[in-house]
Amino acid sequence: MAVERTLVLCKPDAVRRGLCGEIVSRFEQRGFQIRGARLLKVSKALGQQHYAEHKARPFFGELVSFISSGPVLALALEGESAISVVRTMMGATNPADSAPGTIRGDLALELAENVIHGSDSKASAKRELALFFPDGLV
Ligand code: IDP
Ligand code: MG
Repeated sequence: MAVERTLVLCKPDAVRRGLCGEIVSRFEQRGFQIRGARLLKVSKALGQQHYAEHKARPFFGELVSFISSGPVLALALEGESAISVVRTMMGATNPADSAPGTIRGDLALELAENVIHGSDSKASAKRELALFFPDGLV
């Protein structure tokens, strides 16, 4: 058990559909502290860095195009076991498999437009927070 920080992105589909308030509200109600919040348009270069682990996948081009297709809301969240708890709240990657009650299970239907990103490990959280919050956190 440890207090952790993790990166969440409300993806371009979430911003377009007006779902940021709903998503932020769920995390606040769960008890997470917001340590950083930034609305930004992700450049192709930042999208490629962020998703570097998927570089060899056939859907990499689509993935980078999508994440840079409109503004995202980047959040740095802090709380007990934040990395795994946020992942659990997000639900399965493919919304067709996401349990009701999870963010994807309640708000999404398509794999490519699954409304939210959350860091999947301590190393990812550290790397991704530095990419989206280069000036540090509050
Ligand atoms: P995650 O977002 O649950 O961590 P990852 O495996 O890291 O899932 O994949 C990153 C994102 O890439 C997913 O959120 C999803 O939007 C997209 N994605 C994953 N697999 C596929 C696929 O097979 N085709 C198209 N997009 C995919
Ligand atoms: Mg991932």
